[in-house]
Amino acid sequence: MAFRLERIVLRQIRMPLVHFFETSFSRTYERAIVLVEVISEGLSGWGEVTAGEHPFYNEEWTASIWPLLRDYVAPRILHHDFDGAGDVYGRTAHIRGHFMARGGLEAAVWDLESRRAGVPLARHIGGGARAQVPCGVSIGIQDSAAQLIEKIQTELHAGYQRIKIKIKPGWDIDIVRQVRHKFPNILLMADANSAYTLADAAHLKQLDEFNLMMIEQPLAHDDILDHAILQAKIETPICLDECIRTPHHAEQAIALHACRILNIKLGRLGGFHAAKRVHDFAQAHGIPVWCGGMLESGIGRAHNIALSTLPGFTLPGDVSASKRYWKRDIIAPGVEVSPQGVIDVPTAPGFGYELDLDYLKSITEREDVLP
Ligand code: OSB
Ligand code: MG
Repeated sequence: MAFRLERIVLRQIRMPLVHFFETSFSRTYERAIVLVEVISEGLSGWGEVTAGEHPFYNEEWTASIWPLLRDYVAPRILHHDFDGAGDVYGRTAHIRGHFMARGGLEAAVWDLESRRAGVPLARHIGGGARAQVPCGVSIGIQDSAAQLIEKIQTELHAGYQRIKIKIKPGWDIDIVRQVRHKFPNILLMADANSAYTLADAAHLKQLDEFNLMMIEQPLAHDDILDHAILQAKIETPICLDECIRTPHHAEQAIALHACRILNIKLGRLGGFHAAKRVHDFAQAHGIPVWCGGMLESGIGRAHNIALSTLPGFTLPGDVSASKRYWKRDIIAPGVEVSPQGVIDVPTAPGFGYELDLDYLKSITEREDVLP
């Protein structure tokens, strides 16, 4: 659907997390999130940039987003005629990296386009294969094993279908052993966020006895080859996250047998266009995928739900209820998860949830109207 953007509004919001979230690379208490609103012919589309507060997950962080979008992306996008949202990715492909900044804007354009067409975003991106998406949770590193076990219990009671725990050296084999002992039959997996090297292969092989669904990104954030070497040595399936930044990376990883599962994140891949290509390629090669999360506010969460309706998303993702993260979300009502551990895919046009604009305004710390 042809369109031309008249305005882009950037906003930075600050939201405290209900509970800190710790990975192998840092502990987060509060999110600082950049939101992108794109405007054309009186309609708005919304996107969320999924970068963290520090350049630790990848090279992007909250403060890098603003100049990138304002000085490099907006001038190439504003007042330019597009045939459709699918063309936005290519229009900023001359920028090296910075997929999250570019992806936040790209997703906003898909949202705008679906509102113009009067269809749910899930349909508009070619999804809608399912009316409900299965949900898992990602549980960060805690202060004690007892605390972790208590949190897992809470999430299982809430209905979540799969538990992911974070691991790092010193919080790994023994923790997984205790969790598995307590919960012998749950769908369980571990995410290392690049905390290990190939020298740890024998150490990681100890995880094979715990029947994990997968181990996510054990090795370097930019490695594929070592993961292939590790996968040949361990039985636990490897799932890649950080190192899959382009569709070609997914091709390389699958060709080298570096993984048996892929985590697809909208931001990490630069938006729906590339995320769909990774999905299609994985599906053609029999590689299951699931939707990863980045502690998103309601907007990013809603986009993840739409993405998760593509047919290859056969495993429960890290898409969970707003209330696990926020006392009050910027969408009202927030994302809710049923006692069966599923989210009903919204049917309204666009991403399908109501923005709480008063609350959004009250937590906005910075705003720029481009140009
Ligand atoms: O690796 O999946 C990850 C959060 C921040 C950075 C990286 C990751 C995560 C999560 C949280 O695991 C997923 C969620 O949003 O619930
Ligand atoms: Mg991960």
